[in-house]
Amino acid sequence: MKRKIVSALVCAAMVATMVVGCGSSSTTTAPAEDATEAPAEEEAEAPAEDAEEAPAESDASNASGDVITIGFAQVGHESDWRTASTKSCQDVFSAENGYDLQFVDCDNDSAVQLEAVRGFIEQDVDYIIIDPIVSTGWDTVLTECEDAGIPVIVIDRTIDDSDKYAAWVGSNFKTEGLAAGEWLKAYAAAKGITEINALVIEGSTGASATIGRTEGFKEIADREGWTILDSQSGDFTQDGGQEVMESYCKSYEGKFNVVICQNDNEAFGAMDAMTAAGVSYGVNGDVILVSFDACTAGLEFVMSGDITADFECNPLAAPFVEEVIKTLASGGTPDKEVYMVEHWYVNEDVVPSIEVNGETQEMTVVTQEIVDAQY
Ligand code: GZL
Repeated sequence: MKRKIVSALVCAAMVATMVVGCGSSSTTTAPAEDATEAPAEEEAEAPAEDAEEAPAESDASNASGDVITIGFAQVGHESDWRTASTKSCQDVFSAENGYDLQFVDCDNDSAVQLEAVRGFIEQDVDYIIIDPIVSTGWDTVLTECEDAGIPVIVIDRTIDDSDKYAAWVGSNFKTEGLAAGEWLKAYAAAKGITEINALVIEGSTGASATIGRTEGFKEIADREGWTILDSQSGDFTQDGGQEVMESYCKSYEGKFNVVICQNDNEAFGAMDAMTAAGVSYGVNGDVILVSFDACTAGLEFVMSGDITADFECNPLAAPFVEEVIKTLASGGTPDKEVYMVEHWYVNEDVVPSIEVNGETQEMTVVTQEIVDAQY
């Protein structure tokens, strides 16, 4: 199986180039009212070694000159990361670029997401993009897409009970969790911290991002003999992070020195809760605060020292999805997996690099320039 690894920075530059003058003829469907819990699921495999060049800048229309209709079933609107992911697709698959984007915000509801995909089949769109809220329960509807002759491209989270899709473009979430653990080991040693008592605020239950980050960090925690006092879902939202952290501050008062938030919005909520409870955090605080995503606001808190380290998850997949579509349109076979390159951000240069999956990875000290260039 061929794999490709693409750079987040090049991707961001490409999206910035493509944004100028883009409108969109997309149709947006209002999200459903309530979200439902999702069943558990597996994690994606480790990425390949070699990184490949990012695609050439998108030319303004497809070869045939006809409008390409794309149905996009998005997870929801729960985080800054999600907003950036949606914008990446809306900027690339715009009317000016020769597309008609049918966008559905599934509001973290798996039933709504399956219904949206079936709606795209009804509409007989040319391509379907799915960011799967959960990674199981997909084979039936993907078979229906296959029977209808509509190629499916999966982005971000993984589908694990079917391979009836043309390609997946996303991140290795377990690697992100491993990186957080390896960095924490090195950081604690450098700071003379000999005992780790961690609280974890997980993402949405059943999401591959949650499963992978949890698995990766726990692998290091088990290896190092750390204590994970508790691990509850904050559903990738700021309110969720605050609610869980408020409860943690009561239940584990004075017993924890690390908080792992599985995305930035949860970290923002956790910060509010710890401040209200009189718990100090960050580079100069009693609690090491670790986050994932590294959105602009998250990196601003890394630069201020409130978040000690932030492990990036790159949301700007659309230019690489367009590359898959062009390959399919020209009768080619796209790479089955396209991995986005991630960067690990810190406030201070205490740990210059870490080793993850046998590979040395640099830690990046956040500067204003990096913040300004982020998504
Ligand atoms: C990760 C993505 C996660 C982000 C969250 O790829 O699925 O969902 O980490 C988002 O911010 O809600």
